[in-house]
Amino acid sequence: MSPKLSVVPLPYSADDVTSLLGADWPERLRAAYRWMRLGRALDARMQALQRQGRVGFYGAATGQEAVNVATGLATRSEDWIFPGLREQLVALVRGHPLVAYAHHLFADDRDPGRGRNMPCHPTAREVQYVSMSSVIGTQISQAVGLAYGLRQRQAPGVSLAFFGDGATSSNDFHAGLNFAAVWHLPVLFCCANNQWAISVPTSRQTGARTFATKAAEYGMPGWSVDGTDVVAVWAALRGSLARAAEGRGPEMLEFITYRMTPHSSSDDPSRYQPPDWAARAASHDPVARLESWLSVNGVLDGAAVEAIGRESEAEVRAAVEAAEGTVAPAPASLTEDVYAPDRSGSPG
Ligand SMILES: Cc1ncc(C[n+]2csc(CCOP(=O)(O)OP(=O)(O)O)c2C)c(N)n1
Repeated sequence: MSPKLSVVPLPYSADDVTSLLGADWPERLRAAYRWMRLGRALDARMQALQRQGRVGFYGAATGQEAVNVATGLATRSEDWIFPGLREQLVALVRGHPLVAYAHHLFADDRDPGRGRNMPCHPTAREVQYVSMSSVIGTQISQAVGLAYGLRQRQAPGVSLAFFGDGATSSNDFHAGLNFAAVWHLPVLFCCANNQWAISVPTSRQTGARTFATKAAEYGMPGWSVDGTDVVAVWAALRGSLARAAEGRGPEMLEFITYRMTPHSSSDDPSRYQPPDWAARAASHDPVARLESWLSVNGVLDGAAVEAIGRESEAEVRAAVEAAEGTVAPAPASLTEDVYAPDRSGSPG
């Protein structure tokens, strides 16, 4: 048996997928698979570059690609993304150029954040992907504030807050869910539960049966979704997005995934993960699960899989080549667009 067939199979027939995603599911899922491979290639390359001292820091999303790609494909341009550390692929699927993200990782003159944030904390204003904050949980209350603004202005769009299992222990999680439920806001709380908050396992994070059950006591629906199944994530998000956009209030989605890499480039999980973790995680590898299902259902063959892998690596290589070596932002640029010009006429 090939190692790819040892993954947990996606539990669908082609007819099920037609009813979930429509008759054009082969094109949609082929596109999703391509994006997932691009994310995988990006993670591998950036982790290598960090080890070579060429980028300063990186947080991989390996194992979480189904969540990110389905989010990028299910959301509309009027929606807003408030990311945690691992949602960079959402920005790319929504249309942020890969080379702009590469400039960000090199913190250079063409970084959309102008080199001011830590690498792997991107901003992608044109796709409504808000600058990532390192302080765990911050983005949850920011996303709720934006949703309140949308409601007050009667503007379209849903605000999506992404955070990990660890962030459910932050004050912002409580404040955010409470405020959103009281005010019935168009916001989705998307918990990417990768089962670890650096070295803290979920058993030490909560006494609740699941993270999703917490939503009920705040007064909103909560869903536990297989976050390594791109079809399940897509279908769940589509329903929650439609309800939030219709004014039916906030929801929480817990996407259960497996962190397949260290927490970040500054971590050594061999010091705390059980020895069988890597094998358990590999059997839920979202890329391998989709690849296996698409192969069984006649959408991909070995040659296509190989070609997509080669193309993904080439795309990443080209972005790195274009970005690396770009000059650093000029020191004088540090205060540009920080202060508004003084129009008061006061001597200051
Ligand atoms: C308020 C705060 N406390 C601690 C940290 C250090 N820290 C960085 S990432 C992290 C764990 C986050 O885990 P989780 O929310 O599960 O997200 P994951 O990184 O697994 O995606 C911690 C404790 C921080 N950045 N902010």
